[in-house]
Amino acid sequence: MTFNGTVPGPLIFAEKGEVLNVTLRNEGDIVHSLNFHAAFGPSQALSGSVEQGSSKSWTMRLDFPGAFLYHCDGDNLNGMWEHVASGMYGGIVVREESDPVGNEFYVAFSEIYGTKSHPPFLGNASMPGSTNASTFDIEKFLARQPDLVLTNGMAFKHIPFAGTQSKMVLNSDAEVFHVGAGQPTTWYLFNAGPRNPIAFNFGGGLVQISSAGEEPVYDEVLSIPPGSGTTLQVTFPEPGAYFGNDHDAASLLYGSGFVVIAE
Ligand SMILES: [Cu+2]
Repeated sequence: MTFNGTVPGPLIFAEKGEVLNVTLRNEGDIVHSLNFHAAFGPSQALSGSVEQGSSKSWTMRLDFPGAFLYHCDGDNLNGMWEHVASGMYGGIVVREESDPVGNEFYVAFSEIYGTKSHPPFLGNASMPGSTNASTFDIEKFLARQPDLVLTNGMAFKHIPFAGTQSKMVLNSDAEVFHVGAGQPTTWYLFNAGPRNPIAFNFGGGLVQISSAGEEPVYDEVLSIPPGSGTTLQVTFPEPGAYFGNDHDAASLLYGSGFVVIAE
């Protein structure tokens, strides 16, 4: 279950005031939908349930700048949790003219809950048209116990190792981010959840963080609730390795986080 075949779904950029034309074509075998947090009012923000094999087109006016999540609502909320945890989410960024351009990074977190279903929430097995048993574990979901936390669609995608004296290799093919020391960067960070908040921190000391149009502040931890996005203007003060992480200390073990090398 994905939007356009990727987890996370495509990042959408728009200018404030733009009108976005959306077509949701359901090529799956169960009901899906779209919920755009960036739009105002149900007629623009919600697709409603779109049956398998059919499509729906509509328009929305993006009058509110910021970084917002979009996601599947399942069949009018039924199954929404499973569809989001399966990867049906993405980010939409609505820019103002004054926003900086360039040195931009997109990072989305989400949780995975495997593999058994439980009545009365039968997951996909309960969706109209479904012939498949669910692979979603509602008990783990209700207990906030994900198997993995994905960073841009994969656990440990952006973390090569932990430890120096006792090195634990996590992903020898990890993709780390590269930035210029002292250079301003923009981070669009999304937490699809669907359950746990993120205590976001850039390990490596304080970083200068400013929201668009506001005076810079120096901060340590910033909360990103499930179902939300945020934009950070960050300057990494000196060369070195920084770790964008959920400071909930267990999150690294679930695969969450990303390394930034400033040069
Ligand atoms: Cu869906």
